[in-house]
Amino acid sequence: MNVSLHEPYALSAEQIEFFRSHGYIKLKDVLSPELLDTYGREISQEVRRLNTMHLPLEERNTYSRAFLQVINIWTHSEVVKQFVFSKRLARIAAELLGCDGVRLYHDQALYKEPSGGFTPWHVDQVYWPLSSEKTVTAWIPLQETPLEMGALCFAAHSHHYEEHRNLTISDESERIIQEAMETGNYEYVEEPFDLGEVSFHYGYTYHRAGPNCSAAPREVMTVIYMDKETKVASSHECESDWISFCDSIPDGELCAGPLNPVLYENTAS
Ligand SMILES: O=C(O)CCC(=O)C(=O)O
Repeated sequence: MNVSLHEPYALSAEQIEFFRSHGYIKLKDVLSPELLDTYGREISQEVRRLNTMHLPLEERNTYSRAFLQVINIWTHSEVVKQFVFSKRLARIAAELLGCDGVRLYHDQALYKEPSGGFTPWHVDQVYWPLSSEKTVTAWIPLQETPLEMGALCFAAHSHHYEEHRNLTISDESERIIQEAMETGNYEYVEEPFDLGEVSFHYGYTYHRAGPNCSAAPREVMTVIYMDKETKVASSHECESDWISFCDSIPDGELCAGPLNPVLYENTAS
């Protein structure tokens, strides 16, 4: 497969319907091994350079044992910017969400170190001061990712329910959502990722990942997209994200600051 970062990926109507009903989708052959190798090297270099977590794993809390987290790498590296600005990825996001275009919310690398811990059940959007539920995270593993490395798992259909949306990522969110999994109408989806496979999940889909039981780091890049018409909302409840990613734009105004460029727009519509 020899694809570029910008050529369209052929999404079927069934795949779009699957995403909207299940709250997530895993798509094979989105990126080629060559692209992942080239851009993965630069992303990893930037993660090493920008990472600020240097405590040994045993001295960290559950959140920081789960992964090294480096955000908005595109603002530090022109090469990573090319990757994050991939029209292929952004167009998939827009088509899944059913909107005319998407903006960047932010990117983040999530590197689960060897012996790194599990990622607790959570939803992403609890942190986001945004007016719309048309948000989606692309989870892009930079290597083949078997379950024992900490592949991302989903609670299918969970975006249809409002319970537990207020839980931030913690031991408590893991416990409460795990209990809900055992009694609720969710389907646990736990599958490995092939090289080149990318998943997309809504901001309100419950997801988690197991620990990294392998000897190699689980290297993942993510890109978070929102409908380009999304406005800022409830900023006082999400102040940290509001300041860091929304340029402190007031509630009710378009979330269109310098960190939120339009990454794909359907010019035909
Ligand atoms: O990579 C992980 O372990 C968690 C990923 C996640 O929570 C996300 O991408 O929203």
